[in-house]
Amino acid sequence: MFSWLSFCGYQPAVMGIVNVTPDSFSDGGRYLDADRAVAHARRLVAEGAGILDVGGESTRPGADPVDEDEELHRVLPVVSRLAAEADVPVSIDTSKAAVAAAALEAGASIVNDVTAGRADPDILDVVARAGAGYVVMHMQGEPRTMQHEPRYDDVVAEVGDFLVERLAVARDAGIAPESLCADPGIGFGKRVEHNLDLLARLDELIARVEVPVLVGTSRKTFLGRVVADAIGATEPLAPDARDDATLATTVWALDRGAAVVRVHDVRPVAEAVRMLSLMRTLDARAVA
Ligand code: PMM
Repeated sequence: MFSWLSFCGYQPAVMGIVNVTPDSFSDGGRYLDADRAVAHARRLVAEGAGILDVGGESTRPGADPVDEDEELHRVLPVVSRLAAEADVPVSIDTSKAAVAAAALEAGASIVNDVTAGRADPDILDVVARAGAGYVVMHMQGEPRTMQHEPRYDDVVAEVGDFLVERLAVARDAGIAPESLCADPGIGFGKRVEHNLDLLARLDELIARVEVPVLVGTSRKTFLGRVVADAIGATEPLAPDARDDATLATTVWALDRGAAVVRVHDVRPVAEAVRMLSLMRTLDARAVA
C-alpha cells in the first residue's frame, strides 16, 4: 500500500511534471513522443525529482477533453517504461478510472486526480483496490470554463471544506488514510487574488485537511501577471519566464509546510528543498 509518509515524511518531495500532451500551457507538444518524454523524465530524476507525474490530458484553462483511447495511447508507454526503470514512484495525472486502472497495472503507484473523483467516481474504487496513493485536488468548475468568473466568499475556507469532504468520500471508498494527499488546486477556477490568498494562508489549510498537502504553482498564469505588474509590463510573462516566481512561491509553500511540490523545472527546487531541510535541522538544534 502506498504511504505518503515514506516519500515526504522526512523531507518534502519534488514531483517532476512529465506532460505527454500537445497542448499543455507551458510545455505542450515538447514531450509528446514517448522516447522524448522518457528522456525528459530521466533528466528530472537526475535533477532530484522524488516522484514523476505523467499526464496525457491538458488541464489548462479552455482545454478540450481528450478521449480515453487517445489518453491511454499517450501515457501508457511512458508510464510502463518509467515504472520499470526509474527508482521513484510514478504518478498518473488523470481523472478517468480506465486510464488510472491501466496506468496502475503498468506500474504507476499514485493517481493524481484534478477532479477529486467527481468526473468519474469509479476512479476511487480503482485506487482503493490497487492500494495506490491518491491526490485529491480542488477545482471550481471544469478546465473548459473554470476561469470564467470564479467566485468565493472565503477561498481558504471553501477550498478547505471541499477537500475535507472529498477526502472523506475517498476514505469511505476504501482508500487508506495514509495514501491520501490534498491539493488546493492553484490556478484551477481561481483569480490571481484567490491563488495568492491560498498561498498566504496555506498553513491554515494544511492544519485543516490533516493529510500531506501538494502545491503546484509551476509556471501558472497568476505568476506571469503578478511579475508583469511588478515590472510595469503590459502582457503577462510567458510560461518559460515564470520559473523564478515559481521558485519563490514553491519555497514559500514548503516553508508553510507543503509536503509535495509539483514543478516543471526540478533542479532549483530540489536544491531549495535540501537547503531548507538543512536550515530546519540547524534551527531545531538552536531551539533545543
Ligand atoms: N496543475 C496542472 C496539472 N495537474 N495536478 C495537481 N495535483 N496540482 C496541480 O496544481 C496541477 C495538476 C496544470 O499544470 P501543467 O499543465 O503544467 O501540468
